[in-house]
Amino acid sequence: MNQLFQIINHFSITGNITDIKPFGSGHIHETYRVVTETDTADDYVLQQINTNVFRDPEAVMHNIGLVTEHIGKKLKASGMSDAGRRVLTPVKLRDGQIMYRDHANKVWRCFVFITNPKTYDRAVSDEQVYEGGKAYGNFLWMLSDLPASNIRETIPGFHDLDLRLNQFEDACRTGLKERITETRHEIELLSTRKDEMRTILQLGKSGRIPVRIVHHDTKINNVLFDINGRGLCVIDLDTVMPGFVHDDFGDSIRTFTNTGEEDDANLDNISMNITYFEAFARGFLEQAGSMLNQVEKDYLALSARVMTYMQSLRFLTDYLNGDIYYRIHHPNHNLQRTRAQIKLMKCMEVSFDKMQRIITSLG
Ligand code: GN1
Ligand code: MG
Repeated sequence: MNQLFQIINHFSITGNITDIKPFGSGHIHETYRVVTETDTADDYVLQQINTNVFRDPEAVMHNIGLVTEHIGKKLKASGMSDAGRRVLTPVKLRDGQIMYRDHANKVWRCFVFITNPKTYDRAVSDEQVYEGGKAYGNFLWMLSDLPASNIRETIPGFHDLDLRLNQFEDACRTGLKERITETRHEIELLSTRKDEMRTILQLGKSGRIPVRIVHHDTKINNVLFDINGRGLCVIDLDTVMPGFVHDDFGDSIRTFTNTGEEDDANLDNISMNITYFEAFARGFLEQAGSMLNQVEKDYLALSARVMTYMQSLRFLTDYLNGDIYYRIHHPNHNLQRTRAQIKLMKCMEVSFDKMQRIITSLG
């Protein structure tokens, strides 16, 4: 704890700190909430960046600095009174940087804590899902005039399905033997879907869908809602990188429409809520629809299946490799996550025609 107090003091914060405590449900970084004494001083979020995952933290913070400034300027220009609550604000060090490297070479950053946010790990109403769709659609819209060449690739090939398939196939050869045997069924199931799931990747390679700056981690819990349930702020900007609209739309559907948890141990809890699909797509397209070409729209429904497939692959790959990437809370956690995601993917396959019709009807 003492160490955390020392770290936070390198940042230009105001207010007396009363507590620093673990915070959030991310799988990657160490995150703390820094509590200050009075209501008038801001609280903060302090994070130790996982440099095994983000090998170039300077690039991550370069992107975050650029993106938050770009969005912040636009919000202010549009006269938003609460602009500071609608975009993350990185806190500067005394020397103006937004990242601190300590003596042990650990890398830290700090954001102003947005007060009274509501976050959800599971959707609660059509209205809330619609608001989430608007928030992520608006995020893409806001970044649509920021040249993609200004943004660095913080994890090369992050959503490149061929790379994920290669990593999966390597793990199937060199991973833990007993786990490979244990997951024969899941390995087979994922392997047989490979070709269809590569469709969006191929559209990208042939230039039929444009590269855009996208978020790449559009989980339901990466949107903050205000007390009235309106979408307030998109957070977790580490993976904002050049990609495709499908990365964001698909990954959103994966968490916004799941009636169970991402890692639900009871597969009966998991299904796809098609009403939520409609609500999310409506909000998303209201904000971002005008910038998308027809091919991008035609493959939105498929992107939900592709992103759920990719997530299944990634969880299973990590399980086979002995849990070296995602933080786990029990020994079978990555297997449980894999099974939950596969169940969701199958539900999406059943609802696929309906999803397609909804997207078409939204125009
Ligand atoms: C990780 O940062 P966090 O925990 O929200 C992962 C995402 C996965 C997600 C699955 C850098 O996100 O890609 O979709 O877990 N982030 C990274 O819950 O790998
Ligand atoms: Mg993330």
